[in-house]
Amino acid sequence: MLFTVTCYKGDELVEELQTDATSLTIGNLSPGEQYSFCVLAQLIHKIKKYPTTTVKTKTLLENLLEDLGLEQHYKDKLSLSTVLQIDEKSIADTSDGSVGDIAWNFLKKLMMVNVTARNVKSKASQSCNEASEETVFNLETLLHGPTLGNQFNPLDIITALFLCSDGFVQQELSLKMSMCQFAVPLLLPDPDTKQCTMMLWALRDIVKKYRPQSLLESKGFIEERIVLSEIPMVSFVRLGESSLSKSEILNKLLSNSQEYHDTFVHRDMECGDCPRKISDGIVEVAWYLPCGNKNIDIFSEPVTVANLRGDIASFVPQFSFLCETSCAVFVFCDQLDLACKQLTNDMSKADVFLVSNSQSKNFDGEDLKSLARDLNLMNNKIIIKTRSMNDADFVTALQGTIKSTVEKATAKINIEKMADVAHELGIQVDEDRPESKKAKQNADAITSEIHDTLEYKEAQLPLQGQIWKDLTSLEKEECRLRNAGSENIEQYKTLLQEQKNRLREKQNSNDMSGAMSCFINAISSPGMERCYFLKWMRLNLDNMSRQKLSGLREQYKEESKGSKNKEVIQDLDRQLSGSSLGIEHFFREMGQIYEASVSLPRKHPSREQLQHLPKLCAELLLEGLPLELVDGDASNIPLRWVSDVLSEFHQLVSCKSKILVITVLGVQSTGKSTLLNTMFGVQFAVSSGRCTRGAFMLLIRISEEVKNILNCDFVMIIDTEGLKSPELAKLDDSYEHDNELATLVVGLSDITLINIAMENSTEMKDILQIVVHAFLRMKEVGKRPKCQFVHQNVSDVSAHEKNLRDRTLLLEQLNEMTQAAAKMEKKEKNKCFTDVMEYSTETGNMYIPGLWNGTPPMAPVNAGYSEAVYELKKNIIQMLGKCESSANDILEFQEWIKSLWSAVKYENFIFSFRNSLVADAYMRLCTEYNKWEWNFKKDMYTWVTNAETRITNYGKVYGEVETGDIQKLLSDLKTAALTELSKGETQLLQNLTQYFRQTGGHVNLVERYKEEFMTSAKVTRREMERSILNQLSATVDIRQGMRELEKIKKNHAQEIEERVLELVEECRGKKVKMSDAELDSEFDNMWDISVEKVSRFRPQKIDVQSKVSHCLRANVSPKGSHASEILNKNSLAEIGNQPFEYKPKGIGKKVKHAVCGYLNIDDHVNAVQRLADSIIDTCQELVNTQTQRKNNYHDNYSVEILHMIDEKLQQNEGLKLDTKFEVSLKMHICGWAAEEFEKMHANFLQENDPYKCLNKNKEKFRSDFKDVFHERDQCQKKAQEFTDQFLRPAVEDFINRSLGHDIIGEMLTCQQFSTRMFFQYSILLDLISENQFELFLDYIEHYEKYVKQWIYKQIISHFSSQASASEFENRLLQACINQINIAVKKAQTEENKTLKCFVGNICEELSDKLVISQDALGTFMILNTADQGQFAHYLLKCVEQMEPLCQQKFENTSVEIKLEKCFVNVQRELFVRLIGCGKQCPFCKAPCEAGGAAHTEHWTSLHQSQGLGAWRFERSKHLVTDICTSLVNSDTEFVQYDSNGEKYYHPYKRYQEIFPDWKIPPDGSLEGSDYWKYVMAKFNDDFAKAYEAKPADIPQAWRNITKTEAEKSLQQAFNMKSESKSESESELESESESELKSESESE
Ligand SMILES: Nc1nc2c(ncn2[C@@H]2O[C@H](COP(=O)(O)OP(=O)(O)OP(=O)(O)O)[C@@H](O)[C@H]2O)c(=O)[nH]1
Ligand SMILES: [Mg+2]
Ligand SMILES: [Zn+2]
Ligand SMILES: [Zn+2]
Repeated sequence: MLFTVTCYKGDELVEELQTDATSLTIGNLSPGEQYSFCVLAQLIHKIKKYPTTTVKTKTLLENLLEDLGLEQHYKDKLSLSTVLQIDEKSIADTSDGSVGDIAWNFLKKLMMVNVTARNVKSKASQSCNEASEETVFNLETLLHGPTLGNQFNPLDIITALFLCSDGFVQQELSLKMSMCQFAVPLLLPDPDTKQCTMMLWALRDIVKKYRPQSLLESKGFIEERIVLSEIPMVSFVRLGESSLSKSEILNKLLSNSQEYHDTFVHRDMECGDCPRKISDGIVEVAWYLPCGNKNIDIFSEPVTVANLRGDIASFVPQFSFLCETSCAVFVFCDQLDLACKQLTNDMSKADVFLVSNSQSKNFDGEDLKSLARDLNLMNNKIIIKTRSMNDADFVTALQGTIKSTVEKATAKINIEKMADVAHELGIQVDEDRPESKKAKQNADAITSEIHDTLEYKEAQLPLQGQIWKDLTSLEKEECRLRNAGSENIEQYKTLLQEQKNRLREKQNSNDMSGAMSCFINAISSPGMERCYFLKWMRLNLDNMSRQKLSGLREQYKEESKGSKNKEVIQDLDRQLSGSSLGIEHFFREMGQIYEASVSLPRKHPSREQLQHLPKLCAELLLEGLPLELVDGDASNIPLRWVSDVLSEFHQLVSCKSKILVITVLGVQSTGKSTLLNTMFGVQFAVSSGRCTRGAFMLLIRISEEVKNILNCDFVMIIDTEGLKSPELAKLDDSYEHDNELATLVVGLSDITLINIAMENSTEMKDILQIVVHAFLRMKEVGKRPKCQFVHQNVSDVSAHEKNLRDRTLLLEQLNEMTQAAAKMEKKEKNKCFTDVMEYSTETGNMYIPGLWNGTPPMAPVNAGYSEAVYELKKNIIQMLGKCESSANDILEFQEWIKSLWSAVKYENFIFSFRNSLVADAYMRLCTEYNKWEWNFKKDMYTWVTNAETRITNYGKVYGEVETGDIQKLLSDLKTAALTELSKGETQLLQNLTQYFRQTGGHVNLVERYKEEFMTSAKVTRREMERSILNQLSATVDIRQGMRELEKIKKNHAQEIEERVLELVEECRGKKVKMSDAELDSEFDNMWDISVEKVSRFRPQKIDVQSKVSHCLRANVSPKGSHASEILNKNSLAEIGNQPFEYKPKGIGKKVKHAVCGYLNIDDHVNAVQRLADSIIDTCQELVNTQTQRKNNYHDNYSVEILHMIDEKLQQNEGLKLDTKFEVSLKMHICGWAAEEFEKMHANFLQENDPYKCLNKNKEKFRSDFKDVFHERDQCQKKAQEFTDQFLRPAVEDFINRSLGHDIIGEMLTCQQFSTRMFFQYSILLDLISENQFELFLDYIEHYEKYVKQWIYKQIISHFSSQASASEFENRLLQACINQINIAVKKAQTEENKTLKCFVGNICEELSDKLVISQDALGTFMILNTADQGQFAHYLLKCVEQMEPLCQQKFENTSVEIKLEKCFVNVQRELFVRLIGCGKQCPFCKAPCEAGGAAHTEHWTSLHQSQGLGAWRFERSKHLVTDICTSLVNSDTEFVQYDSNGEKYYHPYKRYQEIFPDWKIPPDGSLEGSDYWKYVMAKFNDDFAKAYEAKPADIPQAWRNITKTEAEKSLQQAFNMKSESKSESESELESESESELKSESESE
């Protein structure tokens, strides 16, 4: 088929083609035109006409944008957040060099102010060049070079990017370009519309600093926004062809001969010769700015140089614009004839110079003549490059001309005013956009009111002034309590709180100022307008304060260099902070307005009105606005404001707010902000002299691909105020300020950059001290930021090598500082810097060359600077990727801010630090550890129970065994025990290691507890080993004692058997049928005679008293003769019977524990008595558990008791107990225990006396005798007997032995028993819900007793509601029955000669599970004629019947009784686990809650008012209200007694010198102790009565605490998450409660 295709452009036929293919290509179409195509198909008989299609060819611009991968941005402009986002390109070098990346690479490099950005050769074409190692001769390739692929002129790329960017990106581009000393576009053409736009807005950000001739003497300088400076402009244009490269000449003209720099793109640059596709018509400008050095400066006054690309003939508007605005126009032109026409028509204000090249082939002297005549040009307006001139001469000539014109120039016009010219000429100006205009109006409305900064701030931004500063000092005083004097601390704190409230009221009483409402209004405007507004505000404010500030800053810089006149510097500093006014001040005010409003009641209209502010600010934060974190002037954080903004932010990004944080720290003005700006393309304020104040944070989005690598959604960057050098710091309190700031930001960051400028490395040394402190503190609180040292201004390439020595030196210094810091923070175990943090001298240092390449202001940024910063950036990102801790989200970050800041406000950071995330992690660790530890213990208990059973059963079946054998069994078991223990310990340790290896759950925060828990595991094992080995030995000893008895019993039984059998023979021999009564009397006769004959062996009675006494003596013998003296004086029995009473003597009596001026009736004597009582109590439990088991006495029992006493005494070393006390206490306990043991022993003998046993069995023998006589079948009866008498007791015994551990295990799964913290929390919560005075008193006065009872109650209630004990019992029972069945069946299969063997086999099989009495093979076998098979049959039946019987019994027994029967004391076991180390706060007696057995630091979540511990004022007798957590920060002192009994005072602040193992962090929240405040306030009178004191002076605020608040404070103190209610809900509730209360009060 043949097609005819015709192509029209409008009506004009372009092309007609015939083809038989289905596709065809039409060349020679012009870009950006509309074409219509008509297709006719020649069918056989007719012609088919297809509908006409119309297409538009792509324009040049569209084509180019597509190639550059920018096409979608032509409409949808690039925004800053897209440009700044961290994506793959910004962290990897491996761009494949494809064409599509060219523009992005340029952008990326430019954002990092890299002067090589314009080298845009795509890699693809570069590789062509490199690959020219052809070995053949080929003239073609030599002459034409390799065919260049897609290459772009840099100007095209710049133009394209400008066309595709929004106003803010354009500003950024221009700023960075001007820093690189690139020319920036002034008029930007759009090749599609043929329009051009004047870039005023885009240039607004550029600020330049220079020193003109006039300021040479005064060393002054001018710092100006370049669009506002009036600088004469000279323009360079081309007409027709020109053989001179205009741009190259311009570059030379602007450069110093030694420092040549390509300001303009020219054809000899990389890709500069590529044909320009879209950028013709662009007007670029560059500035020449003098530095004030005659030898360097080319021009002594500033000059603007404009350069029009393309032929003026085609760009008339541009040319006209230049003629109107310049003072001189240089026209480059070779074909002078052409010039005639053009230039005559267009004469302008500007001087026109003709520049031509006489060597050009187009040059014609005649033309020049006529032109000169026509235009009336003098010689001085014509510059010709002659044959004798080289480039340098020519440039000098040009420079001369320019110099003279500029000097003469009268018409100076700044760029802002050029906009008017543009308008006249019909050129658009980028600022004309409506959103920008409106925003400008708004901004101007605010800033036009500002005349005097100080006055303005006072009038319009009043909240952040003195009030905020006063609030700050109150907040800090609340923590530091420096001026509390002798006042009652709690009253003083209430006073401070009231003052704070008053200040907030004062803030609230101000109506919102006009400026602020305008400001808030404006930032509530939509989208772009808001951005423009903020920028306008910034520009306006900056313009206003620059003049004043830059002078001050320069002065400051000068002064601080010499650092002679301190007062002057201090004054300058004040002036600087006074006169600075930026948008941060407006936001700061917003924060204060919000903070103040939050103190109003929830429903207050003004509070509701301001509710939306945080959201507004969060939106801005998301858009990239830096938010002020620390107010550098007040040195405080508006916590509520910041955290609400962050919460809103979290909502805004729908909870995807994981962040990693990068911070920079360093000396003032060392380019910290510059570094961050270069690295991330952001805009922190930069200026020489003191510039950044406080700390600002800013968020950068992470692109989707990189999210996976970094595991976060944003990177947060914190820029901080420069730290002051120590001399400066001494002037005011700024050392403190620096310290606070550094600690805070280091604590917040994942990576801290320590910026060191080479010039002031000595200053840095002192600053490092602060930083090392901060790092050390972080280590102690469990956060480990990484650090990177950045050495600036090191230019040598070999820096890294050469500085090896310096690095080693640095490390040495760091080590020294670490030691110093460790000493100050009292954490001396940190010896070197690497103890504090991971740091390697190799990777931890980066060297960055100086920022400027040459002499500013004409110096471009050093390429090396940008490259090194890029390296650093890659490094950092890599480090971030490796951060072990999974990133925090914003809410956790907010938590960190809170806890760090509250700790910072106290003086003693490490001890003040409380963080809920850390607490959470610790709680989790404890819970896990407790589980593992219990598993270990439980396994060991089971093991040891079995081992004991084995020992107890030893030798029962096979009778005679040698003593040696049982000893062998013992040693085997001991070995096995050790193996078992090691296995358990290893498992425990492994679990721990594993736990710390995981990445989730913030385990890194509790890393420092790892050692402690490891040790705890070892301690647990050691304890178990000791007790298990002792237990085994004791069991063996007892077993051996039993064997003697068993032998005798067996002999007796055998003797009786013989007699009975004789009697049977005898009776049968009588041949008379004997009646039952006759048989009875025969038997009785026989019995009496036989029993008379058996040996009356009585087991030896042990003298328990003297045995116990012996143990005691051995125990106290190391105490010396004094101890034995006391022992000898009294007899055990006597002492045991009297109640123990502590009677102190000598100095001991005087050792009172008193607070300065306070007196506690609970003095030393009472404390000791209490301890004694508690020990006695525990011993009683121990003895009871022992006697419960109805064993024989063993010395081990005494040893155990004494061991326990020793342990308890050791725990209470603090009480300074004397030998007499110890010995008497031990005597008392032993005396009493000996009596109990004696009873037990007597019982045991009674039970096991062979003679008595024989008599006990008389009836059994009688019935057996009759059976034998009658030859009755005994099987069923014997089976029943066996079951009832042997199996069932053994099973019950087994259950009693095992059930306890099951119950404990079950209880430990309850949350309130999971950790010590939870346990305390539950008890206290329970107390307040009961809300009875007696219970509180009981809790306080008899803590241990109360706790034990509480545990008991919990067990009972748990087992009567949630769980049932019989479930466990049934399980155990089932296990036993199974075993028995197995044993019976197994015995059946074996060849048994006798029934005895059969039973023996069964017992043997069960021997390591059930303790079956010896009698089973002794008395039971006597006279037993049962048939083996039958017996077995019945036995199985009986066992089956036993099951329901037992179950019945379980059902009918109460939990209480079951607990009593348990071999382990369940309550006690739980108590020991939960009471922990048993230590109590040395001041208020609150119990320690630290986990693990081996913790080195005791602490408690909640300290109580000391008055609750019966403390009272010495004289007035009023109860004391003070709380430990406040006291440790006050200047109060407590009483101590030295070794001579002399009283002295010790400051609470240094309580650790006296109680080194206690950690009492101050109450950071100030509400944490509301619980006890509430209790104290409520029961004040009751307590007073109970303690026989006068009621305390309760601060009014305490009375206002509601029960709900008290409960909430409990939650807070223990860091419990409220389960059901959200915070605001419960807040609402408590508020309504307080409202109710106030209502009822007013009634
Ligand atoms: N010569 C030189 N100047 C630098 C360098 N880095 C920064 N500057 C200049 O030093 C001045 C201060 O830079 P900033 O980034 O504001 O310094 P800073 O450390 O943030 O200052 P503060 O926030 O006030 O402590 C600016 O004018 C920078 O241009 C450098 O490496 N060499
Ligand atoms: Mg800074
Ligand atoms: Zn305390
Ligand atoms: Zn402890």
